[in-house]
Amino acid sequence: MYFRKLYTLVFLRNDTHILLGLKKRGFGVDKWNGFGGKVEINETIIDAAIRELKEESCVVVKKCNLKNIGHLEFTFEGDPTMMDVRVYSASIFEGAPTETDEMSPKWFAYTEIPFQDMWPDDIIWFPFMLKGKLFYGKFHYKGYDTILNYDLQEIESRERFYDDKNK
Ligand code: 8OG
Repeated sequence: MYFRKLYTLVFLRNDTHILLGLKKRGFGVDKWNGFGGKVEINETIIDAAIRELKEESCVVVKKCNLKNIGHLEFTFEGDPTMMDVRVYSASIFEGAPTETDEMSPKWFAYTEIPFQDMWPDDIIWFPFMLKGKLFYGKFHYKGYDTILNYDLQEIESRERFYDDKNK
């Protein structure tokens, strides 16, 4: 049994590029990633996704333009916490990505994604995201660098994203 904590992760994309941010502090520091963080009590997941994106990149996205594309669960050897990460993408947004205390944003061509400076699981599930496949993955780590085992599946419909109270 794990103690589940909800997180959001948002990727802004166009036909050729994806926006990543270099994390400047805290968990995942010095790694390129999408924008996101913890869902707060009494906040819906989608509201958290919008809030975290704005806090970290100054970009504003409307609810109707956020697409739920994946679900990732991370566990770590010896730790009872499961990080339950809901992944979204958007291509319509307002404002220019701007550096904040937490993230330094940069657009990357799909052919130039810096996987060597990202979480080790990203290279495994990014291809699903880039091909427009809905995905559900579980990754079990030893420390933060070694994946002990994982399971990644394409899922048929978004229904499994709505299996909890916090839609
Ligand atoms: O609030 P904080 O910045 O600590 O939230 C962590 C963010 O990092 C959140 O958006 C979820 C995301 N995240 C993980 N693990 C992984 C991972 O293995 N790969 C990617 N791409 N993002 C992750 O917590």
